Amino acid sequence: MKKVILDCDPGHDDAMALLMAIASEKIDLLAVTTSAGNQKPEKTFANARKLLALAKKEEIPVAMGASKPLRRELIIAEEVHGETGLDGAELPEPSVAARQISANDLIADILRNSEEKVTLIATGPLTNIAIFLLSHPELKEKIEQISFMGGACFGGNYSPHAEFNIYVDPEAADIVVKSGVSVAMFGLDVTLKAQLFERDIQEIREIGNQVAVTMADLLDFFHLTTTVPFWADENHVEGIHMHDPCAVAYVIDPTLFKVYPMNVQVETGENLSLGSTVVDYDNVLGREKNVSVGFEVDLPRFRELVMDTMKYFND
Ligand SMILES: [Ca+2]
Repeated sequence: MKKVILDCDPGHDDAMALLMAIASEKIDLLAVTTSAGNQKPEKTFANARKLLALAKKEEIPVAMGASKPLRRELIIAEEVHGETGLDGAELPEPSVAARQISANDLIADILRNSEEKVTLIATGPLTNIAIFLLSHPELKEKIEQISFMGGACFGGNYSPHAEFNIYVDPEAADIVVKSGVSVAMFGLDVTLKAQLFERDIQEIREIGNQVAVTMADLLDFFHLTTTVPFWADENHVEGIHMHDPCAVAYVIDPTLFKVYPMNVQVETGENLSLGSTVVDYDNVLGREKNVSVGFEVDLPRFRELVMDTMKYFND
């Protein structure tokens, strides 16, 4: 079982990522920390706590992270995730008091006291991870790996060349890819291929437990804001992009993905490609291959993992 801390900004796909981490017998989820991204920090924190209430796992500690990116004002994705950050379903209120510890202190406490190395999974902007790396260099060796959703070798979804999570806090992403820690990146190249379809939502709904029905409601909302590729004709059916669960699924079972070691740098300059991950796909620069970059997902097995996640829960 891998010791894991999940840093997330729920967020519809974060919700699936969190549930996947809870349900997996390969993951011992030690804590959840929340980043500001899809919604404002108070909302992503509240959503993470509600999701743990839904999953009946409120013993897992949740801590709020930084309220804004390292050097920039916060950008949120309300048009994708709604006013609450998790529009589309009613979630239960938490039954335990909110913890007052910061994400940074909680991550540090856990790593300091862990005999085993801990894997950090990030499914929002990398602000909290960067702050941790900067403030606790002595604990870097306690990190097994950082697996994050963000970036793209090709394209973008917030600007022509930048994916949202990286665009929100490019300085943080820059710190993470330069950290010297083992880093795995799940960007749009692979996450746009990790799709669920109408029939999958139906199957999830029919599993029938409260978690599955709630997740089906969330996916119905998320489907409304799914972007359709420019080349789609009237016969094309675009599924729902399960971006964030890729970063968790890789920690559960790396054989679900094709990843390749490559040099990755982050554009932090104020220009057209601000917030893009510059992935040296053809090794043109011959620089250190600092990041394992995901490109392919075994969709039938990924889908199976989603269904197993939903079946794990019972009322
Ligand atoms: Ca997210």
